[in-house]
Amino acid sequence: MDRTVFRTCPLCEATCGLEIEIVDDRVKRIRGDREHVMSAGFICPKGSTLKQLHEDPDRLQTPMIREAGVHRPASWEEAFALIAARFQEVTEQHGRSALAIYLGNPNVHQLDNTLGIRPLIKALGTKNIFSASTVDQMPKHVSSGYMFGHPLNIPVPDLDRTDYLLMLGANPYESNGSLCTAPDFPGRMAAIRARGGKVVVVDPRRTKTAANADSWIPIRPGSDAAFLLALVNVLFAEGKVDAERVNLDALESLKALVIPFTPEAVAGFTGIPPALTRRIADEIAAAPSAAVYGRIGTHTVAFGTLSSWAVDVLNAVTGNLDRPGGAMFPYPAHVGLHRRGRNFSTGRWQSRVRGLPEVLGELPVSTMADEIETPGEGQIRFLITVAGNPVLTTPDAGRLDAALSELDFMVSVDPYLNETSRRADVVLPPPSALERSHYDLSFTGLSVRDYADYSPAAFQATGLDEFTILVKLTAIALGMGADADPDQLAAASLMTLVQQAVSSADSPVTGRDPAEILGALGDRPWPERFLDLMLRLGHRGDGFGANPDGLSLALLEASPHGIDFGPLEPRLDQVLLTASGQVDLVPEAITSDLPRLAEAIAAESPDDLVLIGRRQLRSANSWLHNVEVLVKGKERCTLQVNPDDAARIGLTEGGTATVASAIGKLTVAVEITDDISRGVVSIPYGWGHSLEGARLAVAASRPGVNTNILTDSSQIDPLSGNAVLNGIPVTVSVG
Ligand SMILES: Nc1nc2c(c(=O)[nH]1)N[C@H]1C(S)=C(S)[C@@H](COP(=O)(O)OP(=O)(O)OC[C@H]3O[C@@H](n4cnc5c(=O)[nH]c(N)nc54)[C@H](O)[C@@H]3O)O[C@H]1N2
Ligand SMILES: Nc1nc2c(c(=O)[nH]1)N[C@H]1C(S)=C(S)[C@@H](COP(=O)(O)OP(=O)(O)OC[C@H]3O[C@@H](n4cnc5c(=O)[nH]c(N)nc54)[C@H](O)[C@@H]3O)O[C@H]1N2
Ligand code: SF4
Ligand SMILES: [Mo]
Repeated sequence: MDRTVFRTCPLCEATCGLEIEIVDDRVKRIRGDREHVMSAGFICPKGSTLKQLHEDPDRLQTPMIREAGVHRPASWEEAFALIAARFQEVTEQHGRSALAIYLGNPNVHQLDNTLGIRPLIKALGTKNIFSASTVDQMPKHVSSGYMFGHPLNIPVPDLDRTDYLLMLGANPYESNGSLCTAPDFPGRMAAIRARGGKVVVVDPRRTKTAANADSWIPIRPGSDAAFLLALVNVLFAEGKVDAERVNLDALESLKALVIPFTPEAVAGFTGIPPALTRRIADEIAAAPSAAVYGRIGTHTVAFGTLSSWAVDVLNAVTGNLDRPGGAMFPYPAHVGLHRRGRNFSTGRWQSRVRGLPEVLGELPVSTMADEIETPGEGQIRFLITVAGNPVLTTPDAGRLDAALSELDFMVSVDPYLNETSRRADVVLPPPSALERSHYDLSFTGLSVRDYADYSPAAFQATGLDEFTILVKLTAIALGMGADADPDQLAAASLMTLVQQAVSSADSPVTGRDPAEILGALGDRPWPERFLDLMLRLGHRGDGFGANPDGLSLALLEASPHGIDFGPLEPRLDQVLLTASGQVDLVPEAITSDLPRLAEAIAAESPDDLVLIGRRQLRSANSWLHNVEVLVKGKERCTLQVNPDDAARIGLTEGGTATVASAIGKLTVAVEITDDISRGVVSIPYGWGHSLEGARLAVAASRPGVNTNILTDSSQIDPLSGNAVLNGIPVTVSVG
């Protein structure tokens, strides 16, 4: 039967609505859903490839078991039985501290995973928890945790109303935005300019985003914290700090702290002329509203947490925090499943080998190889990876790859035999995106408008759904073996939540009968029942009858293009969970890192050449290179180098260069362009598909190089444990 279904795209944070035409049970066409409340028809070249991904012959349809180094298909029963048996052996011999898990990026893009991962982590009972967060946004969690009391209290730029956008280290023309869900970010950016506002982009490269802004400010990689603090310094010096709503004592301390960071003092470090810094400070102060927004380029650097903090300090001292046109806190329609505690802190425990502090219950992925390689109690022997590819995406990747082969046992939940899962003893494939339903538990909390959107699966899954895969692994981790009934476990967990809700004083269902609530959730698949509970208990929810016109999953099902709840509203008082009840403008845990920044500024001996990464519109981290339409055409994995540097080194367009860092070396095609600052070179990340044992035929035909062979796992932002992936000192030579 021919039909049209609507589905949220799970490939990036823009979460566009897709319209999928199905003819004879096959996808005929995918285009943007013109009626979608957030994306209004916008789609990027990746969105329509959910078809190719679904039909990819390399996508695994059954579990795989590795024998004598080769993977063979296996049944689900055999796969889980093997995992349970080896789990028991390893934990009996070495205890739970020998267990580890790595969680990759798509976990936050799928409903099954956002619901199923936490219980699995808890059941494992190990401190060896790693995720892509420590090669990404961990600095933002740390600065938000200390400033606003909770690591998920992340303000987003109010793109649709701001008069002035200062954007650092983000390239939404390629990435479509991050920690800022805004389908058609380029269109929203153009609208700022069309209504007379201004967009300023700070980036070592003249990216497409920079080229489409009012001005591009080139900056030396890794120096944003200094630039931002210089802006704050100018605002104080010129008496332009807006003291309203900011704790006055804290303002005085802040003023004292930024005294050394004058535009002149930091100019050698940032490469930004003092007059320009002063002009930007004046512009922000003069704008009717302004939003400062920093992303990957400000996070994956040595001073990641300091820059993340400085971004929100700047928003706060200019009166732009929590006001329309400034930086605001989204209000998702669903309730969180876990209570929000006060007293955010990091370092509740340390990693075994390097003594690195825990952050958000995780350890830095930069130290995962250390923990696998180093003998002793707590050495990792059993690793689960879910939706990740750390062999391409984490620093010192070659070393990690070798370490993985030393494990006693490894399980990967992944649709592909990729560069990482090729090391797994068992690979468990989840269904394709078109075979699963979706509601965005993550990105509705980071969206520039409040909205809700649910999509049913377009096709019935042929294998196990990922929620069940995760529940089965949870049961194994709880010692219940391979045959435990996943339904029983899911039912018990739902019952616990319902009981919590009826016994909580501030819930719309206080005192109600749990059986009645469970009954109202019906017999939908488990993820839908959890979701319905979270929606109905939420601030817009129907409260199971308490607010009959309120939100429920049924209402979302009847709204295939989503429901728009309007622009963000001020709600700082509601989100603040700091001990003082105020924004903590100068948390000691963060400002204690300022002397390190001051030292780096004083040292001022810029390395000759530093390496940064880049993202490309037709990629999604490491995993869309197996789609022909996305990789065809000109070689994209190139070393970008400024003409002056190229001439000095003797590099020629289309020739090759050897790039060496302190820890690795590779050879890559050269692209000469004045879009990149002098002294900086760039290699895109996510490539390097030439490793034996992976099964990605298209990707292997255009492998590119893995830039994480060059990034150094010993270099981290000490406050967040985040890897330093930008600003890597390198030498470049012909060859
Ligand atoms: N040098 C450098 N390194 C970087 C970055 C950088 O800018 N520069 N960026 C960093 C960032 S921001 C991130 S987020 C990380 C990403 O790092 P990872 O999360 O480790 O890598 P991905 O490429 O996103 O891996 C996604 C994997 O999930 C699989 N997958 C896709 N959909 C599903 C699904 O529904 N279920 C399951 N189980 N698996 C699925 C894919 O097959 C793929 O193998 O990389 C980081 N690494
Ligand atoms: N097409 C596509 N979209 C994606 C992804 C993808 O791989 N491909 N990945 C998704 C993921 S997981 C994430 S986290 C987001 C990331 O989304 P963005 O943060 O927008 O990521 P990038 O496009 O890498 O842009 C980072 C920019 O920072 C610049 N930069 C590097 N070092 C510095 C520095 O020290 N200072 C400053 N100011 N700038 C610097 C780089 O030149 C680059 O232009 O994108 C998501 N969207
Ligand atoms: S912008 Fe992101 S969410 Fe939208 S279609 Fe492209 S990949 Fe999908
Ligand atoms: Mo990311």
